[in-house]
Amino acid sequence: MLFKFTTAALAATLSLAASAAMAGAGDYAFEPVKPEMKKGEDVTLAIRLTNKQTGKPVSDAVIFKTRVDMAPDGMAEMESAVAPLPSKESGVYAFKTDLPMAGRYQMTLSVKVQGEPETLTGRVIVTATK
Ligand SMILES: [Cu+2]
Repeated sequence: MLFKFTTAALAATLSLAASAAMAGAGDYAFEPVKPEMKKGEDVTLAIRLTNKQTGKPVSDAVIFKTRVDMAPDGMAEMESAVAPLPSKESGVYAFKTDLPMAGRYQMTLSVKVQGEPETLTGRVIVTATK
């Protein structure tokens, strides 16, 4: 009984130490630069990536997977093509995509940040208006 308790306590201590030493996906914020825009083709969608602990923009992220769809409005199968655009601002990642109808779109990004062992997944919702 005593042995079991000790093991559990040790495991709890270890996991606490691990989470304190390593920043995780929860330490980064993904936000749309413009949460609302007019619907249309070749729309620029810009995402700001910030380190929540330092408040600083993350400029060296490698975005290796993106998806834009209308999942927030129950149309997950309505997917738009996404192409990266050059960044004009530190920590801002811009993409060209299509928002063909009014409604809410979700952009999902898989991101590698320097010094982070795990891949970050960011989800950002923007609204297209008529
Ligand atoms: Cu739709």
